[in-house]
Amino acid sequence: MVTYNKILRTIDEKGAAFFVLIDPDRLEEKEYLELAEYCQNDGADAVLVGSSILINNTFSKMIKDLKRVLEIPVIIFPGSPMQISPDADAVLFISLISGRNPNHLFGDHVIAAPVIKSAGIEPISTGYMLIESGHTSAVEFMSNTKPIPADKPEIAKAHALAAEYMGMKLIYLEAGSGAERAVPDIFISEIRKFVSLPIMVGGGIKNPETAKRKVDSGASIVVVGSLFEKLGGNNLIKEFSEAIHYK
Ligand code: 1GP
Repeated sequence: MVTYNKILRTIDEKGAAFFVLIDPDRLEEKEYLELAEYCQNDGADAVLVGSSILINNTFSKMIKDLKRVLEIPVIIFPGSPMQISPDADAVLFISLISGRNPNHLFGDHVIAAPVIKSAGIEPISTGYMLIESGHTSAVEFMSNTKPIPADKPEIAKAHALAAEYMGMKLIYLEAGSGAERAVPDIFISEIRKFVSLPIMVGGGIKNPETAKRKVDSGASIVVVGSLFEKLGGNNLIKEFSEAIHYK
């Protein structure tokens, strides 16, 4: 629980945490090392690494490289049980609770659990919900599940409470990488009133103002990925950190 406790401490001390997602397929070594340097120096609290699908064989090398230059945790955000590396600090042990695909509820987990144990990395049980965001996301397509409709926060609330009762440690509200519309604020505020777990929000967050609105609505962790792939980390990481860390 070292990394999970570190996350809880960050949320406690800074109000909310800021995670940067790096997709192994989308950045060259020079680019991800440069982005990592901004993450380390400009206030990101952790780096997530993962993708719905891997085209190139760069995952393990990227984790190793990132661990070499980062003091903040490197956490795997796996798109499949193949995305495990002993060099990471932790892995989000994800159940895709908004869907009814048994493999993503309790199937891939059985395959991944022994691999995670022998890799010696920390699993963080995460209730992951896909929220409808304007177009078919890679997660929706790859997982063969339907997202929760964007006008039905009460459905998400019930899912979040069930995840808490099942002993999960985090709720992740996902609009999908590069989403047209981020997760609506009402989803976050309604779930915040209903469960005590940290709420992580990502997908389609394209500016610090939006990130701040998610935090004001009750998000404990904000995840941003594709924006930095396009624009780099220069200035932007700092602006997001300042918007998200309100304490
Ligand atoms: C995707 O929530 C993450 O899984 C981040 O999304 O790439 O749109 O920032 P973006």
